[in-house]
Amino acid sequence: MTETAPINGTRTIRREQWWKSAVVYQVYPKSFADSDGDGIGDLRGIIQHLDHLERLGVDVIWLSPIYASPHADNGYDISDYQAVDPMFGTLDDFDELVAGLHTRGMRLLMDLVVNHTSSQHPWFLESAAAPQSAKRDWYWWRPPRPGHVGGTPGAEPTNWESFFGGPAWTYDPKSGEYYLHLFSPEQPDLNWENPAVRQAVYGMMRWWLSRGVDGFRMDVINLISKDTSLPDGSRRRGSRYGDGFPHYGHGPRVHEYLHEMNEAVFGVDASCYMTVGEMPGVTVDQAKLFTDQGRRELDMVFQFEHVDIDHGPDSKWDTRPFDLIALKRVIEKWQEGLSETGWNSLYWNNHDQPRVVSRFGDDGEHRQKSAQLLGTVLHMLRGTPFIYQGEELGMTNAPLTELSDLRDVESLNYFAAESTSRPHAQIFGVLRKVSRDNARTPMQWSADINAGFTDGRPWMGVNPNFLAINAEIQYTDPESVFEYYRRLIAIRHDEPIITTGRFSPVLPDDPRILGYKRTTPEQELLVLANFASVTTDIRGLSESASWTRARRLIGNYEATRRLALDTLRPWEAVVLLRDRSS
Ligand code: ISL
Repeated sequence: MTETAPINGTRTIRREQWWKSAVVYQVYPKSFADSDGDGIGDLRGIIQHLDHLERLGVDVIWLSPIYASPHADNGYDISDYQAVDPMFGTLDDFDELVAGLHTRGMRLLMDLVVNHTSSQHPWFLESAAAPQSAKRDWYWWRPPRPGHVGGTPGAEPTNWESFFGGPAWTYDPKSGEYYLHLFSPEQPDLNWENPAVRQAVYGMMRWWLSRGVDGFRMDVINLISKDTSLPDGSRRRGSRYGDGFPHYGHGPRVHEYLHEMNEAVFGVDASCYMTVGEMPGVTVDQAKLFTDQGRRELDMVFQFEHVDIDHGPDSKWDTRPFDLIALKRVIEKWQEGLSETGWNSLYWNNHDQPRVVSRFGDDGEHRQKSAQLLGTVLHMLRGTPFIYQGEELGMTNAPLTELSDLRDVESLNYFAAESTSRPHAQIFGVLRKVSRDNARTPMQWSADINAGFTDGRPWMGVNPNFLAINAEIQYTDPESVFEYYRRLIAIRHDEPIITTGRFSPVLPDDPRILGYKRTTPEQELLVLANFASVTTDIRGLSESASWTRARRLIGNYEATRRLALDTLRPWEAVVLLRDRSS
């Protein structure tokens, strides 16, 4: 164990791999709490709500970007990595937040967005100034496709599509070259091949560590190494674009870069910090390599398979009904895949995903029970759970109905692309299911005006259900989603089997029940969850008799009846623990 004293004066005890029994809470600053009435959440708003986080019992806060940014993608387009955006406050506010968290025994993860910068970052401005500029090679500049005139359709250097729709290249008439942006044109990709880029990033990370931060969540970090020959992707059916992912996802040098970063930034203290890499498209085998502690790359990754189960083959907008069996297969695959080597992250929600209770639960009659069930299923798994702000209240998707309800660049682009060919009602039907704006409505603190989020005019509409769903009423309600999440977190802290136990599925082919066991040499934990609005028979669970003397750790219905595992009520979840000798 080492003790470090960050410059803001607080002391943090750093234990090795403390993150294995920790619970993380993601704050999306713009929508968390506004302290100054400008309608936008800020750092002082977070400081004012630290009691909420302490009451919930979480160990770590992941702060979505608070850096200086033009906000083309809500802060995921950074123009100065070492400055706080005035919209959110000052560096002094930041230091106070770190100190406030550390005093309460919580830690802080910064969002590290270094696949790309903002197009307003001085590095890019210098890079774009002239082909001879010293920073030209810090980004990906390429001439038009041979035989094509720059700026005309099809002249892009590759046929890749950006994640937000449209080509991944933008033409710069001044130099006659294109630059690469896997996301919006305001987010040019950094060229990690250039060692000076990497050293600049590592130096910036060390600077944040010296301010007391405890680790990083790394945005799309599996996209930083590209195949430098930049090949076309194989063409998608009915599209002018090809699938570039095989050429920029999980590229040839990604492991080298992450190992280099680990050594350069964390040095010998690496195991005392926490790192999580966001990795769309990552496979179990790749994740094993990234999170093998012996390789010194990352502690865990965010994989996407469980949140992609309701997407069509080519696009998230082509939605599919929820399929519990598919979800179970993905959970089994990742739990089993990383059981010996590596470590899982566990999440239902973040600022990019629709609200889970609306997605895999029932946000109508059974909102409370289904939100609690989903919490149970996730928090008893092996891995580090992440809670996204409002999930602990069972917040739901937003009633998006018109253009003025949208804020997110991806949703706005989708609307613009579809609005001439399809009825708006149909487009909003899709957006209400999958838009990232569903997650970004302001946090619902109370039944006061604007849900207690701001005294001003909120930057995006508050979900009108805040009168019924808010933190204040949930604190004092023993049946609330908040109170249930608080207990789930406490149970993880109290029962080491939740961190260490081996996972095995139970009733794997049952279309309504998601069940699993966690096992250590001494104990066994059983989790059963009924994903249905009707009572479900579970007598197929062959060993149920042997659980009758088990201890009930938690459940979302009152434990009035004798412990007979014969049925589960609508959206019922229960967790039992027993000694293996009994
Ligand atoms: O949100 C998505 C699709 O709906 C994802 O593809 C998302 O773009 C991808 O997971 C990468 O996300 C991260 O990087 C983006 C940013 O917009 C997201 O908010 C961030 O989480 C670019 O920085």
